[in-house]
Order: sequence, then structure tokens, then C-alpha cells
Amino acid sequence: MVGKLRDGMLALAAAATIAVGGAGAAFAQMLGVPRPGQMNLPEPVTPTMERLTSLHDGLLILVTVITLFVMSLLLYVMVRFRESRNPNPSSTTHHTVLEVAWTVVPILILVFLCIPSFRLLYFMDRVEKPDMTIKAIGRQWYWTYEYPDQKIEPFDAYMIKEADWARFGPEEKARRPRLLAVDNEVVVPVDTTVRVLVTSTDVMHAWAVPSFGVKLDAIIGRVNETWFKVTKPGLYYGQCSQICGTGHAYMPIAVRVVSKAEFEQWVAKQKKTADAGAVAPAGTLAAAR
Ligand SMILES: [Cu+2]
Repeated sequence: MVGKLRDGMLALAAAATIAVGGAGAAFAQMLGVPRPGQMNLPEPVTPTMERLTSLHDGLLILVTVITLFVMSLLLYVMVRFRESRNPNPSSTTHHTVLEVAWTVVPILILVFLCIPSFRLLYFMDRVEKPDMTIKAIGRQWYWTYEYPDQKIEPFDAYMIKEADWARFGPEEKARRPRLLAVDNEVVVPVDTTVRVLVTSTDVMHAWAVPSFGVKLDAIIGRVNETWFKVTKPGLYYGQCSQICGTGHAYMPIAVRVVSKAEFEQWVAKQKKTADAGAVAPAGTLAAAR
């Protein structure tokens, strides 16, 4: 029910966006960025985010039912036992059964909630057989990415500077939003289990992509692990989610999810560029498409 409501809201937001203008139409089809007027979680594109979303929706229903129940009790008491109707209040101070019930029932609800919650935590935690691994290293204030399996040169991803972004055409601006677009995007194949190793070299950062349901701390001298498997090609954005200094807001994360064949081409290109002695310009794939 909540899912349907969310879809309705998204459709409404998308319709509003299209109504705003031509660039809005392109924007409405974009994946992995916040939408104007968005009310809920981003559209899930990984099994993790799908499960997170359904847990969230389920909890929302439960919380709503509890709130309505408590509110109706309160309203009943306020009306039924008001002074004019009930001039001589009862002097009861204890009711053992009731007191045990209102302590035990909430405990049981919490214990019951633990089950799906813990199951999901362990599901998100790590994956036994990843198809490939990428490593994200947080730095003040950019990210470095390594592809140990593909053996391509590590590359840095910096945010596109304001002046450079201003030179983009309207379509490019819609596709690669200000303060989120980076020069070198992380490229991963679709329907592939990708293990992500996250670490840092200076202060704590966090690698987070909302559409993937991934948010992992990058800690100095320690490697954290998570994973994702994206089911929809597209360009997805996230941001560093651990206050890391004055540049904290300017080290976004951009992940381009492409078909397996396109990924192979990208890897080959990265290797060729590295052989030529230049630093691999990963983001040029965006220009090539
Ligand atoms: Cu940071």
C-alpha cells in the first residue's frame, strides 16, 4: 500500500518536473538523484535497497497503527471521562494486569522487530562470492578508486568545479547535477555482485549511495567491506556521509552502471590509456556515450 503511494508520489513529482520544462523531461528519467518534491526513499536498484525499502514501509504501517491506537484511546478518555460527564473520578491507582500488559506488549513488539532487522543487517554485511571487487579510498576531499581484479590504474574522482559545470549543455547539466557530478565516475557492470572495500588515508569519510542502500564508514588504517548488485543501468549519485572537514560537501560519489560488454570496453580503454603513459580518464566514457 505504502509502495503504491510512493509510486504515485513519484509519478506526480515526475509529471510536475516534466511540466516545468524541456530539461525537466530528461531529469525525470534520471536515476539515482533526488527529485524535486521527492517524499520518500529513492527508487531501489539493488536487492539490499529493495529489502530496506520494504522494511521501512512495513515499519511505517506498524507505527501508524500503534499511533492511531494510542491516539484513539486518548481521545476516548478525554471525551468519556471529561468533568461534565464524569464528575467523581475513580480513585484506582494500580491495575497489575494492565501494567504488566503495557510493559510486556511493547517489549514483544520490539523483539519481533529484531528478527527482520537483524536478518537484513547480516544480508547487507558481506557477500560470500563476489564477482568483482572495487576499493574506495576517502581523502580530503576526493575519492580514489582501485579495481584489483581488472588490474587497471587507480584513479581519483573529483567533483566537477562550478566554472567547468557551467559550461555543460542543458542535457548534460540535467544528467550530471551540480555538486554531484565528478570527473571520473566509478564504472561497474549491471547484475554483478560487486564487493566494495572502503578505507581512508586522512580522516573519517563514508561512502554512501542511497539508491544502492549502501553507507559505509571509511576509517583510517581499517578496511570495511560491503557489497551491491545493481539491477538497472544508469548513473547513480551519493555523497561522503561523515563530516570530514571544509570540503565534506564537495566529494560526491558517482557510479555509472553499464552493461557487461560496455564494462569490458571501459576496462580495455583504461588499460590502453595507462599503457600510453597518461592518467586514465575514466569519465570520458560519459562523453563517448
Ligand atoms: Cu569525506
